[in-house]
Amino acid sequence: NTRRLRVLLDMDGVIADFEGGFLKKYREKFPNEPFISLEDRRGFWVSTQYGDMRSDLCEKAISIWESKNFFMELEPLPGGVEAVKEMSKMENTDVFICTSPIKHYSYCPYEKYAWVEKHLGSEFLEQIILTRDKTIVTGDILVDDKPDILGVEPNPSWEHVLFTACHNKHLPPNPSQRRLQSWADDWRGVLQSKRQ
Ligand code: DGP
Repeated sequence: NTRRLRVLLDMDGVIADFEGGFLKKYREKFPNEPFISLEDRRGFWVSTQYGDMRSDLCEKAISIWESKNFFMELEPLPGGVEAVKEMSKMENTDVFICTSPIKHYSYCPYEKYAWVEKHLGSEFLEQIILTRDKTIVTGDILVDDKPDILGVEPNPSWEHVLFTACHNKHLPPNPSQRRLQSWADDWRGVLQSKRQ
């Protein structure tokens, strides 16, 4: 009667390259506007950093991820698809993709399903959780690149493992928050540490 391990995986910034896809399409659409290289990204919200650079760039940034095919055409992050497939085949392990759609809902929710089907296979469509509040989802681990994951539940069941991204890698070390530096890091050890 083994307890199964439930792993929640964020999508953008963990298995799909939101930041790289954003910068590429922003530079194509606005070739004469300043941009922020991935090296210089700070803070989770892309639109905030662009707006701080010049106020009109906030809405220009937003126009990128509100466009058709933005989420569909994101590249997988290195090793992510392979890791998801491997962990979902592990014994006593349930893997869910837990992702927050943007509120401009014309394309994003549909394209997230299409992305999962394309890169992970149609069987993974069963594993998608679209929610703007991840604290109400129960699980043992949530792998997510957002440093602060808040919602209505003050004590989420999961341990948040911070996935390193261009915007969070300069944050001061936080001993109470474990990190995965990439999918080449020891994610198997992190999962093992949560099994009883
Ligand atoms: P998640 O990674 O599941 O927490 O979802 C957050 C989404 O928000 C993801 O698609 C990335 C996107 N995002 C990044 N920066 C901004 C921003 O400045 N404004 C908005 N509305 N969304 C952003």
